[in-house]
Amino acid sequence: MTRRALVTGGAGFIGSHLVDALVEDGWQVAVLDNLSTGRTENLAQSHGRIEFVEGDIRDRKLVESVAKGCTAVFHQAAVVSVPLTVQDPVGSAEVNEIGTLNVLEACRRQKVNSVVLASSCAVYGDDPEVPKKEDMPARPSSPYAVQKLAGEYYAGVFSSLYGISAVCLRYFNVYGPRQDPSSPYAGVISIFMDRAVKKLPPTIHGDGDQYRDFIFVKDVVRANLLAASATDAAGKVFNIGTGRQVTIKDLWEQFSKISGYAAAPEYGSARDGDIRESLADTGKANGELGFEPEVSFEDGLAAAFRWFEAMSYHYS
Ligand code: UD2
Repeated sequence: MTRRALVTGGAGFIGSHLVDALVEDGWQVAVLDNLSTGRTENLAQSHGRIEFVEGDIRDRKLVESVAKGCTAVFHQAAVVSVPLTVQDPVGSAEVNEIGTLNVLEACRRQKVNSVVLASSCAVYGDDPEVPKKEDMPARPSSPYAVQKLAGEYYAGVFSSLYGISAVCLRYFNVYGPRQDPSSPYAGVISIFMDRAVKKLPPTIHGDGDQYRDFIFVKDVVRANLLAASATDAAGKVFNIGTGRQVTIKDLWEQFSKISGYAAAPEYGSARDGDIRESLADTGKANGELGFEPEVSFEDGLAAAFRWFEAMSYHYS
């Protein structure tokens, strides 16, 4: 039987890797992306093998028409920049909240049984307790976090009211090939790669002892596939991280070995509102989804850097 998937935001960083994995696995794949931050280049590997629809998740009718006949929907489209949601809380809510609701509603109406939604560790906010567990109270501290939390609540309600399986994955710090380094809101790994290629020292904000749980994009893709086929995950949320911490100082040190550029970092003042420590408790995803990250940080960093180098030659 043909399995059909819709990936919203499928031309984006995470979405495009998901598309590639689904195509590889024999799925028929439709992508809905408005190309606001996504790029068609990200879909090069699956070119000619997918249906690409340029459009917006705010367009309810369109979302319903592309969801028709799907076995599963993977909802990755979003305004992913926290600062952008701070600047424009209403405009971003139209995408992140109403857009998410449109996706869930399309699944309800078209009887798509399985939906996986991208959420974020941002919902934990500035609670200093680590590791983060799914049953800790959410403490959203940005419109972005509120919007992601709203999506989780809707997913729970749709699962219990309408009998669909909507599963939310709280991504920790995702990195890997295709993460857009040119965005002013790029993550620290992209920024460090950019500095290394330009042979410029990076700036570490604060003392560099703050840490994150970095997860390679292909592991995040595997978590999505497991969530879509899970039989007892409807309405639940899961942390998707590695359970391992890397300080920003160590990140630069490890990365220096990979890039061969070992300049001492410059230290600047801590970033306003920066979260000190972020680390996932991975027990729930492991126990209930059978999810275990497979890519070591060293291998993931090397893969990200290989891509970055090739891309920077290509564009320079
Ligand atoms: C991540 C997400 C963000 C949101 C948030 C929720 C990314 C890119 N961002 O923000 O969307 O979900 O988690 O908690 O995944 N740093 C430096 N030098 C630099 C850049 C960053 O020292 O040039 C530090 C920064 O101060 C921070 C750490 O690196 O302590 C990670 O920064 P980030 O922007 O990559 O990610 P984060 O966790 O703040």
